[in-house]
Amino acid sequence: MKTKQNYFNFFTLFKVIIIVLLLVSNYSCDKLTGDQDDNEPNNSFTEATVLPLNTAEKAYIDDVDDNDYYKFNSSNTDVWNSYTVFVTDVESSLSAALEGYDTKKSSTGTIGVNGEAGIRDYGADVEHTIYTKENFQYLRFSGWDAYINDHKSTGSYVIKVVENPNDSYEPDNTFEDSRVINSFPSGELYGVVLVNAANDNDGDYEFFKMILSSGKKVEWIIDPSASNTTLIFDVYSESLEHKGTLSGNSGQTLAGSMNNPGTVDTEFYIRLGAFVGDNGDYTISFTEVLAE
Ligand SMILES: [Ca+2]
Ligand SMILES: [Ca+2]
Ligand SMILES: [Ca+2]
Ligand SMILES: [Ca+2]
Repeated sequence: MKTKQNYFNFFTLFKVIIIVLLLVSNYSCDKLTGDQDDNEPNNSFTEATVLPLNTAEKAYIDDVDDNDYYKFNSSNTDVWNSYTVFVTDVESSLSAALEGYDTKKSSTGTIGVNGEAGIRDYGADVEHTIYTKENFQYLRFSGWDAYINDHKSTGSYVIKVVENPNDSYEPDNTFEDSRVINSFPSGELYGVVLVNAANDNDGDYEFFKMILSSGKKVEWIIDPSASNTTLIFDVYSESLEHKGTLSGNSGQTLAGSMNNPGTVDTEFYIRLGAFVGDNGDYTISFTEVLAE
């Protein structure tokens, strides 16, 4: 009887151990999955996780079918804004692919697939710059196969959206919103053309409005910071009559002047544009001399 009881107890204990082991192993798997990506579920536009600007988030492509949708908000919709999405710390098992979408869910570009040589490699970081006037943008991140196929790899990554600020004189994209220059010499004024502004497109034009006193001439010099940025300016009279255009070469400093030998004070405008290279930073300065 005693022997039988011990026999029974041994098997009961054995079963309990097996059940506990199963529970622990199940629990571990669930816990791991749950802890891996705090942004889940984020598998569609409607589930997109809001990414705060300038904040790194660790996330995971948990299985090959995983899509990680994000959304980030823009601070000022009257002005061109630029945002760079950095994907770093990409695990060596993951081929990172990032796609941007505007508010209408139209693609703004896919990076990491069919893109620049090298960046679609496993474990390679990815970055994508988005230019927008809209109040938010979407992102979709997934694991590719370092070739052309989506949903083929898994692993961890870190994602961060950094705002590249426009200058503090925005909005200055129309005659009405011109930056007014009414004292000379102006000193060296700073600005940035954030988005290519040329051929009358919707880019980040910079408008200036100057007082042109009778018997005076106003001269200006505009200098791009980057050696591969090309500046272009147009001059308009007070009545918005086009008076001339000057476009430079890469990195070239431009100069111009407006003369008023008459007896009536007037005004004129400059519309500055650029083909932006490494950056669209520029300085502009105005001086006043006697009219010719
Ligand atoms: Ca995920
Ligand atoms: Ca997801
Ligand atoms: Ca600007
Ligand atoms: Ca502007």
